[in-house]
Amino acid sequence: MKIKLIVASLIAVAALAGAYVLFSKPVAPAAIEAVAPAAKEFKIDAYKFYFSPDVIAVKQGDKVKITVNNADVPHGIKIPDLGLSGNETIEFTADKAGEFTWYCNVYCGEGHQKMQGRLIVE
Ligand SMILES: [Cu+2]
Repeated sequence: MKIKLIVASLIAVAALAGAYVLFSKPVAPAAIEAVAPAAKEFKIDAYKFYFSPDVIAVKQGDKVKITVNNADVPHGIKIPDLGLSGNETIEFTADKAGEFTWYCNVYCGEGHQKMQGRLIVE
């Protein structure tokens, strides 16, 4: 009789432990709870015939969002080495390290060819 009681108690304890393991929520480590980093945002003013700023630097792996503010006439930015182009916003992940020249992608007058900037991915 006593043995039956002990066995029944052990089964009850095991069932409770099993239920606890099954239904309790695991505690997530802090690193996993961290939200993915937001994009690094840059606002670049485009004028006849320059960009301001004309150099931006990011870290490899960064998400990047460039907003082009066309201050006079329509301009845009293209980064041929990265296959990127946009007239208002350009969003990308800076996968490749290096220095990349950007150009105006809308013909805007005599100085258009000189419009350049540089993206540095460290
Ligand atoms: Cu232009």
